[in-house]
Amino acid sequence: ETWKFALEEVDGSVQDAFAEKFAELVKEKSGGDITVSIFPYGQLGTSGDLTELVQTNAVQITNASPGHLGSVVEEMQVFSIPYLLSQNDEATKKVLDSADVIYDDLGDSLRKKGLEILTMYPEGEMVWTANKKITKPADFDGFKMRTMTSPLLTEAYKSFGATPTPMAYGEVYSALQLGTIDGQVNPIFAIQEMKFYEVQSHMIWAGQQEFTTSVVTGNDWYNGLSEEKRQILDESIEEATDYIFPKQREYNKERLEKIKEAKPELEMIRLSEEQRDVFRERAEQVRDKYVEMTGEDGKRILEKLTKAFEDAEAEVTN
Ligand code: 6CS
Repeated sequence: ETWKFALEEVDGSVQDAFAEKFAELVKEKSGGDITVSIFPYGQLGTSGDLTELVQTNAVQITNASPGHLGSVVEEMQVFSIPYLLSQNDEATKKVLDSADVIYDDLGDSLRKKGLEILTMYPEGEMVWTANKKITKPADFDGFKMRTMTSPLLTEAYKSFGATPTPMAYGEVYSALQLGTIDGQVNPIFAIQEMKFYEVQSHMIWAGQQEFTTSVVTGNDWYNGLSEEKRQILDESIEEATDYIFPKQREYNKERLEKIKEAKPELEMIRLSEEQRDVFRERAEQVRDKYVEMTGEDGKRILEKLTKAFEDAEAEVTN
């Protein structure tokens, strides 16, 4: 039997490394009975399309990053609130691995849409790329910032003073090239493999958040699995989640060097804590917007997730 696994990223990406490892584990644990076939970004459609494909079981497993999945499961947008996630990726890993708020509370929100969440993992700090220097909200005036498609991201970049432009991943390069957008935001490995740096002059570290992704299946398919297959699936997911954490760090580190080599004139700016504070304050209103959009459920999820990050940070720094 074959399990189809769709990616929101291209060959050689972090999501691809996860899926390759997962495929290897499933093959081994099933004694070769189950093959995982991987579909990199571009073969089956946009991120939103991939989520629909697992809902109908045309594909069994897909990555669904909150920045897109948030359009379908509004509560997932909690991961897009700027300056909410920890700056410490160990703490982030801990929370994403096992927090009840993700697998119970958010899990229920996903189940209502026919989806089952298998895991979440971080893919690296999100960095702004731009065609000009940006250090304060005024610099974002009239600046068209590409965001992923979920509505809370529009609120986030409005709060920073930009003009948000939601768009599918595959359209970003040419939109930057044509000047229909002025900048975008993604982890370093993605900026490198999608070649966004070629058509941008600045990379800006604003400390805003880690890029996170979830791996989901359709819940009909998941619930229909035999106990043995479910165990193979769950164990392989868990092991691949541990595998990907150091891997994504390595990818982001190596690819930054590649970018520097390929384009030495690219300006790299690290915002100071004072500069970050200005954006952080602006983003307070995004929390209120999230609660407006998601009501009592969202309010509870936001509170629990905030607490989970505080607890995890205290644990990893001790
Ligand atoms: O910006 C995006 O749309 C995409 N970025 C990454 C790093 N992965 C998937 C997502 O769709």
